[in-house]
Amino acid sequence: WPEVVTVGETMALIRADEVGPLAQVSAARFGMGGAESNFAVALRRLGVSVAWVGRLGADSLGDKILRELAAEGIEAVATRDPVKPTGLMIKERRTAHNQRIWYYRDGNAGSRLERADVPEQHVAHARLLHVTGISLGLSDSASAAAQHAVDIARDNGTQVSFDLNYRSALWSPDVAGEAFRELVRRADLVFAGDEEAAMAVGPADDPVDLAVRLCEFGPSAAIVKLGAEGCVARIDGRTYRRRAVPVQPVDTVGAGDGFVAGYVAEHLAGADVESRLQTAVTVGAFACLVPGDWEGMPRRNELGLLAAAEPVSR
Ligand code: KDG
Repeated sequence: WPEVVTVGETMALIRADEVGPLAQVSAARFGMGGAESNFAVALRRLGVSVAWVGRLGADSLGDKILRELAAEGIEAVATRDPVKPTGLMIKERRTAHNQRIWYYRDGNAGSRLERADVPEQHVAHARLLHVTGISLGLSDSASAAAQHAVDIARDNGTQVSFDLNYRSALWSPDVAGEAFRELVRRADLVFAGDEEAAMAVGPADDPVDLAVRLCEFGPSAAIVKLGAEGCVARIDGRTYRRRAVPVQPVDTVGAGDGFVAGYVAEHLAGADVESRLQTAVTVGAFACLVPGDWEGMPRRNELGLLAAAEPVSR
């Protein structure tokens, strides 16, 4: 059985090749995107076996996603929806420094994920289940599926990791905050951006307080991701702060998913907290350096590359 199972929506992704409004852009590339599959790619590249669970259309874009996942060595437990197509996101490079993301996911296959799509034995036998707040906000049935996976995990001693991952296109901060709190109560590891954490536990001047308050709901670890500022964490009753690896980002989407995968990989390997946080910020930095949400995730033997003195390694 795979060590880790993650449940969520993966969409086809079109990324403009040129900078400018989509109305003027003539070239683009096809790929895939989805917080949980980004996480799965990063985790697999770090050497952890992983299964992705989700629903895809019975269409060519669904086939493309399955090919990409297979190429990465990820087991896909995918239901093919007989009615609705695979969801789509488009990344518009509106300026050289600003991306806009357009979603075409509402009501599509990924949102129609349901409890019966969750493979009970996979979750029961895994060491860790990873879910995100995107599934909670996608639809009632997708939320029920994610919660069902958490129930199975809790009943079988599988650890639960939860990344709040708020998406404003899906729901309001108030509704999301309530749902976040409920799942934080049932998670062992919690990850959140500072604004997401504040939706769940209220605002704080120091992000460490957000991590402390998240842990008061029950998790043994809460890690607040601060992007270019690194992260703060409350782990087993102790507080940690870690700087980001300084980089010149070309595409920051997916960095948070890489960060979580870096932490989880080291957590499962039994590494100390400093190593867990170091790998987390390093994987997050790698994700920023390549266009695409997951393509730049590093393999374990590449983790030292960003600290290399020479630009060419042979
Ligand atoms: O975390 C990265 C994701 O945002 C992206 O890959 C697609 O799942 C996605 C979303 O909802 O934006």
